[in-house]
Amino acid sequence: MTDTFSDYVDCTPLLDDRAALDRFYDEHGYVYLRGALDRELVRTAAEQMLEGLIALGHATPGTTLDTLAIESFEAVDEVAMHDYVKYDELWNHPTTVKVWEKVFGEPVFVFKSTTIRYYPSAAGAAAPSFLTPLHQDGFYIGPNKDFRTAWIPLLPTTLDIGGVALADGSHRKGPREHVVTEDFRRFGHPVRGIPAQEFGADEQLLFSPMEPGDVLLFHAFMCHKSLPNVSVHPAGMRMSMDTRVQPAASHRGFNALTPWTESAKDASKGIMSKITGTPTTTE
Ligand SMILES: O=C(O)CCC(=O)C(=O)O
Repeated sequence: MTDTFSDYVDCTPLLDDRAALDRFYDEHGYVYLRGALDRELVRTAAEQMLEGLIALGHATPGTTLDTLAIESFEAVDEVAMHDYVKYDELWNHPTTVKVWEKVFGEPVFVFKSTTIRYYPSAAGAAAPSFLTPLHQDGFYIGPNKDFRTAWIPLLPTTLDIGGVALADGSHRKGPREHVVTEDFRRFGHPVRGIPAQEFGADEQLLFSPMEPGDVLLFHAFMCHKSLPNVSVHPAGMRMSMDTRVQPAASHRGFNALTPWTESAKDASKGIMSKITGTPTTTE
């Protein structure tokens, strides 16, 4: 079955109306803000990602963000790439923090763990297994579930370039069962997702093209999944990053405090315990 999508609703006009913003979030489980982040800061992160891909030999010197195309996401040393992209400077920049605090209505803490994504077109091929199946971040990340995922494009996204699709209001049903799927793998392990039969036919998927400076923030129980990059003529790169943001006063779990490059090392801790099915010693 082919997915059909409705647009994300731009919540920027609600930013100064606390009650309306909270009402929208409670009902829909997300907040989409157009042009809320400093575009120069986002551009800098995109340039850093490009610099990393060049330095690690996946693009030739002189390549620009307009001409960038890499052979394969999986061939790139993901840990090494984290040295290049200074995402904490973007996430914790005063102008960005102002946006988080407007959305949350209180001081926030930004997770130390960020996922960076640089996906070339895989048009005509099976959807790559490193993409995410339909899932809730709250299944993978805890122990407290009051964080919100923050997802930003570093280059413009379209339905062909791919990105993240959200199931409108799906957070309201709370945590859902996740089962192992062989189609999606991370760190060599099959990852768990929400089985298709558990997802109601009436649950509407949302996706809109996004521009650098836009941000999506969504609930820990929002059902969401990757959309693959199937762009052709021109084939473009999907470059994006996602982290999690939570109230500053809340408990800080393992994934909140542990940089991505560290968190993959121990299968009994945090998100890796969920991926590998290892009993958790630290969440
Ligand atoms: O960017 C993507 O492809 C998926 C994002 C995602 O699943 C997440 O942020 O949890």
